[in-house]
Amino acid sequence: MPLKLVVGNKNYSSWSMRAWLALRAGNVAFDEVFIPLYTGAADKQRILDFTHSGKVPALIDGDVTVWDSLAIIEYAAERFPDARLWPEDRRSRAHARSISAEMHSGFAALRNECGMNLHRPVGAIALSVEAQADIARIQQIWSECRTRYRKSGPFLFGTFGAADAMFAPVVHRFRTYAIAVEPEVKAYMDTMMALPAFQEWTRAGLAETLVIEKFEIA
Ligand SMILES: N[C@@H](CCC(=O)N[C@@H](CS)C(=O)NCC(=O)O)C(=O)O
Repeated sequence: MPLKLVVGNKNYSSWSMRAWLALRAGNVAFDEVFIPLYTGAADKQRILDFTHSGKVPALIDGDVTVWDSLAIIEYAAERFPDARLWPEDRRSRAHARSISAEMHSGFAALRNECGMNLHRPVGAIALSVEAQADIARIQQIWSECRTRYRKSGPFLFGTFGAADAMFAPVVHRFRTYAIAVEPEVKAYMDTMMALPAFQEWTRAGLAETLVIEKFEIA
């Protein structure tokens, strides 16, 4: 039975993007179940029918249901080792897991103030000190990775992996909100934006016409 990945609107759903990108760029085959977000009780119930968390993404693999983006990526890494989602080297893997967990649990100010919205015209907005600190920390994370792993390739740990998937929506946020970035960070963003799976997600998001008003404020 093929895997099923339940995702929300590609224009807005940054957590869906992370899991989807890890699977797609990792060449893991799956069927996609799209459920529009914040439309009312019926669609919410469709999500609840897959996962009691009531949130997307969720991955269904036969009788196994995995919810929450990072848990899905961990499951995929274990189930599909050929996808090489985590670095082979134990120290690099610890590093990759640390920054992925930091992304998963942190950067609330950036996430609140600069929601992912692929349709939004590019333009800067005034950001809080907290969001600016989030941006500085993310640039530091990416630059450290590039310095340490540049010899192995252009992604955070050389080849594409889980950490890139976890930070992918931030690439869109930095681009959409015209965040000034260091040249090395820009080069990494260009690498991500050239990734076929990243482009596939983005094209599909831009083709959507559903608007979620509460995400159209910034
Ligand atoms: N910590 C979760 C967050 C999931 C999440 O907040 N998903 C949002 C969409 S990006 C959602 O399902 N919202 C729909 C709702 O709350 O009804 C993860 O990493 O997957």
